[in-house]
Amino acid sequence: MSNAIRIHRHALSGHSHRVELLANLAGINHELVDVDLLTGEHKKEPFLKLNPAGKVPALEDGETVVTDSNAILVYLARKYAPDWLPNTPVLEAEVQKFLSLAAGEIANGPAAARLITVFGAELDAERAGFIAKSAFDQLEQHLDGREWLVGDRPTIADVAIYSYTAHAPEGNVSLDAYPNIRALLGRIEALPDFVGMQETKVGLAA
Ligand SMILES: N[C@@H](CCC(=O)N[C@@H](CS)C(=O)NCC(=O)O)C(=O)O
Repeated sequence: MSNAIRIHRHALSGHSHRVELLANLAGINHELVDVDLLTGEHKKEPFLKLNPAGKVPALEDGETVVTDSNAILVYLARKYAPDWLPNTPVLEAEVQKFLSLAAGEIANGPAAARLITVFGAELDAERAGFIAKSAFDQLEQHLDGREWLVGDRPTIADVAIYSYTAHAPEGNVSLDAYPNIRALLGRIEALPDFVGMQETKVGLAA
């Protein structure tokens, strides 16, 4: 494992999971390093040297450190898995649009809703539900007649939206009204070497 990249993560973090998911799907040799968010390991040295923002995930690839889940997806795709990030201007721009959706409405919608139910975060559940609906309405409409978010194969766009979308019901955000989204999640889950994120029971802080 000496050439393995190191993914510093927490098992219940969807931002971490998307990195772990790409590494698995693309067959990138990697090692998972658990960071204990409950004891505040992410707010202390030595983790703060890796990511001064004090958040997981963080990636170590030899001397190179990359932080922010979407930045890590781009780095890994460019370096090890070029098929996962198209490089024509239009398709790459499309991918970027979904990375923004993942960092915007998906983080503030379904991910925030799950922070409330699973971790007891003091956030506005109504606002999170409203934003989740906006994100999922956009995805559902975009997926009409499409198998994947961008182009004709899975890309880091699908990976970036997967974790918090699949786990939205843990935040009491239902996917019942979104058959296209559920079909996309199923296609991702059917890919070779797919790895899921640990389920949580609502109301039980992990
Ligand atoms: N924009 C960052 C967000 C990462 C993030 O919010 N990580 C959460 C876990 S899912 C975290 O470390 N939270 C701890 C904290 O903010 O104190 C990314 O995409 O990596």
